[in-house]
Amino acid sequence: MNTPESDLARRFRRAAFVLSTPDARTLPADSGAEVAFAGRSNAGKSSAINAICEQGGLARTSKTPGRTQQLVVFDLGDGQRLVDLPGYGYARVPLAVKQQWHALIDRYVRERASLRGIVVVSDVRHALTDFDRQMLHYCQHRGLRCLLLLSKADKLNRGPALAVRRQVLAQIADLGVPTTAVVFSARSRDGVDAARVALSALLDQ
Ligand SMILES: Nc1nc2c(ncn2[C@@H]2O[C@H](COP(=O)(O)OP(=O)(O)OP(=O)(O)O)[C@@H](O)[C@H]2O)c(=O)[nH]1
Ligand SMILES: [Mg+2]
Repeated sequence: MNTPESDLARRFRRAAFVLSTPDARTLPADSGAEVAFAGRSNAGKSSAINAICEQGGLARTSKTPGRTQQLVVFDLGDGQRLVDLPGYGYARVPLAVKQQWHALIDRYVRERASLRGIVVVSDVRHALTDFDRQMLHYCQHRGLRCLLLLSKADKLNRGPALAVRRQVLAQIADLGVPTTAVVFSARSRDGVDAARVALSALLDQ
């Protein structure tokens, strides 16, 4: 069944901030359906959420890596939520803080029963990082689907970006994780509609 594009946009436009927490135990009740955005620090996770939801200030973004330091939850209504995760791999935070973030992400993706899929945001010029692969392994272990957003596509021509998409899909084929890969730019809005379609499929499964 095809959802008209306007309905799709409306669905994400109504996203509203719920809470930001450093502790997975204080998240909203673990029911309904949730999709989490993961990716290297500065990859463009928060910008992707804002572009998809057409709300500039919904998720906080920053030029400085390490902006998102907690689990940030957005409500879409109908028991569905998006979660912005802290970025991994940012060198300039103390090791103890890094370990704390990793433990937070690890616990969340292992234990969150309502998690339906993971959006891995990876800069199209640097895809995939070891951390991105780690997230795909989590998907594999839990039988979750993945939406791979190859971000900042405005920094690359269309041909090379599509070549990266093909290469990455070939690289991860052996994992057997059902993955949709979208060439994406929060700046040019390239791939926003495709991302909405894929996200809806994750939330509604
Ligand atoms: N050119 C370009 N820059 C982008 C795009 N998306 C994000 N950026 C920039 O990349 C930087 C990081 O964006 P964020 O969305 O804050 O990244 P993040 O992954 O949430 O980062 P952390 O919260 O630190 O993990 C900001 O300076 C954004 O303006 C894009 O599509 N194109
Ligand atoms: Mg962020």
